[in-house]
Amino acid sequence: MKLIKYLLIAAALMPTIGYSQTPAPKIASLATLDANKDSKITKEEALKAGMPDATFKQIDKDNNGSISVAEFNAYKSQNNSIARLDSDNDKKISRAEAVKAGMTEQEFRILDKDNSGFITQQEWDTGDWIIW
Ligand SMILES: [Ca+2]
Ligand SMILES: [Ca+2]
Ligand SMILES: [Ca+2]
Repeated sequence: MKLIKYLLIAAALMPTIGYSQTPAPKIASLATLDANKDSKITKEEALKAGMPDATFKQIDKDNNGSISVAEFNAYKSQNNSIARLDSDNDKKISRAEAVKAGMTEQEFRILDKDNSGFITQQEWDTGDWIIW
């Protein structure tokens, strides 16, 4: 019984520890990242949008110094869970949670298709946003 209690306490503490070590998630849309609309994201465009160098390198799989739409989509499909943005764990992104991660009010309204005041995972998947 004591061991179980200890494990429960450890499990309860873990999210707090994880949160303090993980930087706050940031999000950006393809439209924002590709400022000059040439269907590639250069390093300069990425840095301007606030993307860290390490994230850029991770997405730029062929290491040619720019992120293609295919590379963007590959990263998106592997990192599409809204869980990191969902700080109150209600399985949806509130306006406050979205804005905190870098979304504007107007962008929020576009993704919130049913106008519920929340972005669900399904709605998130329809957009061209990535999380890092
Ligand atoms: Ca561009
Ligand atoms: Ca590339
Ligand atoms: Ca939430």
